[in-house]
Amino acid sequence: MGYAQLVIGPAGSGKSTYCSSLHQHCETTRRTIHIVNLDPAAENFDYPVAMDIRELISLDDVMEELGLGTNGGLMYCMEHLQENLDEWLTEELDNYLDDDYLVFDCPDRTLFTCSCAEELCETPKA
Ligand SMILES: Nc1nc2c(ncn2[C@@H]2O[C@H](COP(=O)(O)OP(=O)(O)O)[C@@H](O)[C@H]2O)c(=O)[nH]1
Ligand SMILES: [Mg+2]
Repeated sequence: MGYAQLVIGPAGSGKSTYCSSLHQHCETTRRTIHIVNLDPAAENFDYPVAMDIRELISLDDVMEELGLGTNGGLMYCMEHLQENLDEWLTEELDNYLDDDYLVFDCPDRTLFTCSCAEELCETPKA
């Protein structure tokens, strides 16, 4: 893959809305972007999802199977993503070309920066 943008911010700050607007703008201007959902709690999308963390792990499954609450479940999901970043994300990124543009719709900022933002920034360079 060639280029990436990480959309971060607190819950409800408009990250997914921004991704959706960006996708619409690119469609209008006949450009192609690929949006990656990294929020394991996300359910509805206003944009086509190119890659989805929920294929790896979803908050609902974690809460149900491990009996965790929302925060504990999100922490678990982020740790799981961190542990599987190489295997899952690197493999998925191999499907994209050098001039592709990816936009990562990230989960809540605190949980995300606590766990795997740094690793994610390093992964596309690998
Ligand atoms: N007033 C206002 N509301 C917004 C804006 N961007 C998003 N919202 C609303 O804020 C809520 C949360 O947005 P969302 O994109 O899901 O936030 P996320 O949790 O950061 O992904 C939604 O109801 C949006 O319609 C904005 O620029 N201005
Ligand atoms: Mg969102």
